[in-house]
Amino acid sequence: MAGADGIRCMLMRGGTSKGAYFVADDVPRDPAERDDLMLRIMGSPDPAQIDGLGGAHPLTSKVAIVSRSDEPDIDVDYLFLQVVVDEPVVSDAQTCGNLLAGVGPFAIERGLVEARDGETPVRIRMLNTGDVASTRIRTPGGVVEYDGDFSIDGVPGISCAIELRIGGDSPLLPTGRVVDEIAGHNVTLIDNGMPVVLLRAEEFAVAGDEAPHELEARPELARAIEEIRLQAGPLMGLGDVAAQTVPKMFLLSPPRAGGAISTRAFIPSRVHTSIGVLMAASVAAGIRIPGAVGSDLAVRADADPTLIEHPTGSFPARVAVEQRADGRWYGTSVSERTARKIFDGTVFPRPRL
Ligand code: NQM
Repeated sequence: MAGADGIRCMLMRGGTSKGAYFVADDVPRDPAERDDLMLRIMGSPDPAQIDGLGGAHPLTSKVAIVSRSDEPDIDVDYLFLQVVVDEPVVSDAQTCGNLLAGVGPFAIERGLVEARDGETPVRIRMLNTGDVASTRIRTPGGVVEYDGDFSIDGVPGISCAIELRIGGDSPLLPTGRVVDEIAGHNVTLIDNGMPVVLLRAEEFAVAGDEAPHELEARPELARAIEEIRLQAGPLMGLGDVAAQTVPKMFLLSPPRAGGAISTRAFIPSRVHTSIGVLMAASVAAGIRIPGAVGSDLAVRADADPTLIEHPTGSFPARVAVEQRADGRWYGTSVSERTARKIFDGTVFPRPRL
């Protein structure tokens, strides 16, 4: 640990999310102690997170803990923690593909991976899911380059592109079925890096082009979606998800802006202002499977990239899905993100309440 009071921390934007990045040796090993520390660093539980680093939204209340890996062919291990804004809960039940974009740069900045002159390859094991991501970080002169000419919807301005290749060896459909029925609705339960539930927006009186705050203002909608989520969790092998942030719930409707499908995502209580990286990979995989919920609403689902429309633009998801000899569907994804170092220093956690 870096002293009794302060802890070494880097605040980074990863894709369309923002989080606090730590080297594993700088935080407690014991999960209960570590989670308590993260609540105090982010300022949870408090809707405003006024006494911590958190930005009062799930997308800005995230933590990445990174260490050198002891696995062959892997450079670093990445543990993601979702710090719930207004409850004293820290969850490791999911990973985050957006913060993943910052892991390579962070690992190089902290000397966990030796920088090359030009480009530095980084192989990352995502401890939450067991999946492996490969990326290459621009490092001219051995220094991480954040500036560039690439833009992603949901983030103003341009930055250096970071490509993330993720291969999963787990079947895409955890129940083995393309469609299940929950609470009178046909649903597709799919996981191409992030467990998601695909629903037809029209069955919930949602057009599909509403702003996130409009959907959040409908308590009956939130209740109907949560009822389905609680039943989907155990079916997906996630156990009791009442206190978890997965699965993510997707309302799908026909595309409006030249993309493949329009999405609104409950993550799971707030509505995403765009879409998660691995969520987009899961949706893009789902709409390519014949008969899956949303596959009939989609236009050019098998284009490369598949454009997943969201509230602030569209996400170009590059996925491959295949049905193997065992009859099951498998998938991989490639995503382009950007990341930025915002500050590097020492964070002083709030005392225990
Ligand atoms: O799906 C939000 C995000 C995410 C997760 C969430 C993510 C992903 O947009 O890969 O990145 O987990 O609620 O950062």
